[in-house]
Amino acid sequence: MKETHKSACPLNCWDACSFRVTVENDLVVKVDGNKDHPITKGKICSRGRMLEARTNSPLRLTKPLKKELGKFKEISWQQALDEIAEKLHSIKETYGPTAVLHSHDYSNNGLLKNLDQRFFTCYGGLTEVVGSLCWGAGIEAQTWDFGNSESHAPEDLFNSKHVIIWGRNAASTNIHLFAHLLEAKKRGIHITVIDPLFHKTAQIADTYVSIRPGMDGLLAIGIIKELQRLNVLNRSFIENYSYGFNDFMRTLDEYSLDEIVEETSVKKDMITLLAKQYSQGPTSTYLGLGLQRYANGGHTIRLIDALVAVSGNIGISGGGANYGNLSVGQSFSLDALTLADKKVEKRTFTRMNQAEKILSNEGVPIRMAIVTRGNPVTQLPDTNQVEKAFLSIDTIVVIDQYMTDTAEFADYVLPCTTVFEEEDIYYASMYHSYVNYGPKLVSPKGESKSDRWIWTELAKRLGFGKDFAYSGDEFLSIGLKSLVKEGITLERIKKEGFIKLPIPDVPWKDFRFKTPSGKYEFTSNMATREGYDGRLTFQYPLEVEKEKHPYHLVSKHPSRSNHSQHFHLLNDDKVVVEISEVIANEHVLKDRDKVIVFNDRGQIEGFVKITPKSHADTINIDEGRWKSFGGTVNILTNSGQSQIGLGGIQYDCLVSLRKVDSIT
Ligand SMILES: Nc1nc2c(c(=O)[nH]1)N[C@H]1C(S)=C(S)[C@@H](COP(=O)(O)OP(=O)(O)OC[C@H]3O[C@@H](n4cnc5c(=O)[nH]c(N)nc54)[C@H](O)[C@@H]3O)O[C@H]1N2
Ligand SMILES: Nc1nc2c(c(=O)[nH]1)N[C@H]1C(S)=C(S)[C@@H](COP(=O)(O)OP(=O)(O)OC[C@H]3O[C@@H](n4cnc5c(=O)[nH]c(N)nc54)[C@H](O)[C@@H]3O)O[C@H]1N2
Ligand code: SF4
Ligand SMILES: [Mo]
Repeated sequence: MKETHKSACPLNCWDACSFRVTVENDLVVKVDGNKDHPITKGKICSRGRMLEARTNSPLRLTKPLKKELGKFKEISWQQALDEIAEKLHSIKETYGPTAVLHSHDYSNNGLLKNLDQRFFTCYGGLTEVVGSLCWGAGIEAQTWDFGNSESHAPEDLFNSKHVIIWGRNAASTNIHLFAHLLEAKKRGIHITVIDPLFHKTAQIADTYVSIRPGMDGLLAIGIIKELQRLNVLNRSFIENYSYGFNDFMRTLDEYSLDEIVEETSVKKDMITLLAKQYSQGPTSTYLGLGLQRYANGGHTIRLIDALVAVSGNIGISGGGANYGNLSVGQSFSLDALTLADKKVEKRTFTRMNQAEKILSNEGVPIRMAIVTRGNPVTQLPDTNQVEKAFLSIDTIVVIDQYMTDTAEFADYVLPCTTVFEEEDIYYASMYHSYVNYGPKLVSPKGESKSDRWIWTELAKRLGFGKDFAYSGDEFLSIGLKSLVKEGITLERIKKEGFIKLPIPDVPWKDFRFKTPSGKYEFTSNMATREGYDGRLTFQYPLEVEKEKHPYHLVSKHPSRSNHSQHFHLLNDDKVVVEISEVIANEHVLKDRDKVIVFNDRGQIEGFVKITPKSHADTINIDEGRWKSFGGTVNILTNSGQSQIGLGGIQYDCLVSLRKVDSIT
């Protein structure tokens, strides 16, 4: 018998969609959108629909595996858990808990996924990965400027006169924003896209600005200088609600408009046009995460925030510097769930430099790595280093649904359930402010188990089973404790399927900011207190010496896969190298020609696609590709970190290109 249930997308994505899932004979047969959800409105993407395939695929891992003499063999859960627990116990006794690395990311947005942190807290500590491959620089930047990173409710975009999409490829990555852009255009709202790539989002813009990668901060300075020249700075906001503007004036004076035009590749009349768009608001700015994956990424976001602020677009309906929406995650009692207050022996590596740190052998060497909700061999920068590092670790445990490139490095692979085989609630601190419920709809495939079950079983064997002796509902209720006073209970979420969290639709409406001064801070007191130079300045990206490798390489998110999660189900094995017309002419290339893109870190082979109008010196290769489907672009990327925040700098990357002459 066919039944349809409310469910939710667990994928790390802006949109956090609500689903309707059809189940027949204990099998998920179809994933659709839920028309009743006020933001996601029944529209979902192919990645969401393919969660059916991710659940049913014959490629799923169904039994625990152990590597012996280089080959995986199936073992029982009992054996796997006993042996892993024994290793965890003896490593802790001999070297202390920091000899264990928990390498993880956020591939599933479930609240209960945070129990991994509870596990390591109870274990007594660990080497934890901190920082973010994703958005770290920008989050810190907005925290310095506003005191938090908060976004306007999605529908508020219709109150704007101008919308600036600054480095966000909404057509692929944030489909409900894209739908809003199409609707906004119909209503006569002007859309501008600033991006080095002329992608699907850029193609619908009324104004497209092609910019040299890593130079957006300088463009923001140029626009502010134009606002000054046109005498349209919002003096009332600057005088009453901001701190440090005079320091910032000195930064503005350091750059001439001619220099800015030269460095950004944006023409003077375009800068004037952008200044007019900002001064004739309300103007909303939607920042993407791509433009801050540079060493100077935090400075870039700060300078764009400053532009939004001085043009009077903060705290007003139809305005905003929309980046993350941290208030969503902050609504939950995560500390209670993870036992964050408990003191443990902790060491931190950053996500970006974990490979270097493992190899450096500084302090306690890593004896064991447990990988969850992440695929570091594909997703971390500088793949060759990562592989070397993972090869050097005695014992690697990977919990995953598939035999990924990372799982291939494991000694134990533990099969875990998919979203439809476990119960959780889901949210994303990125765009809208709804939390969605995802019930368990079907039996787990084979012997796969939830992450929660795995942590619980290991906890029992390590002597802290009582900290995990809670049902799923009890754990969810712990995580929801802070929301009960707002009338948001687990019971209601289960019944209604989705609930809006109590978060303002227009942040900073009262012009009271969460910074130390309570004002918008051009010069950050928080930064100064932490020992940084809190002044707002422009910095250049890290890779700027173009003599050796002349082209900028960005590696945006693939349209049909969430990072590495769908490639193996799509059976797509062609690396596409998107190049500008200028590069095509330089190398006499046409579409589908074979090329090698390389730098000192590695090389990757792929097929040309010429993208007219994209920035002249820019190449794109989408991230997320498995070795067997052409390989990850991260073989080329830089494992450094941003100057502000602990952010990845994967797009701060210069490369060369050469044609592969066909041998026939
Ligand atoms: N289809 C799909 N959607 C996804 C994901 C996915 O893997 N696939 N992942 C999700 C996740 S985890 C995230 S973090 C978000 C990210 O969402 P986005 O921020 O939209 O996507 P990214 O691919 O990170 O960023 C790429 C954009 O930044 C631009 N860019 C790069 N360098 C610069 C620059 O210097 N200046 C400017 N102005 N633009 C620049 C790129 O050309 C590209 O358009 O997407 C989410 N949605
Ligand atoms: N060059 C380059 N590199 C990038 C980026 C880029 O733009 N360019 N983007 C960066 C960004 S924004 C991000 S967010 C990261 C993402 O990096 P990751 O989070 O590592 O990537 P994913 O492919 O989403 O997922 C990793 C694994 O989690 C597994 N998984 C899914 N659900 C579960 C679960 O419930 N439990 C467990 N245990 N495992 C599960 C999946 O099967 C998959 O193998 O990549 C970063 N890397
Ligand atoms: S991946 Fe994003 S857009 Fe696609 S269904 Fe999931 S939440 Fe929605
Ligand atoms: Mo991300």
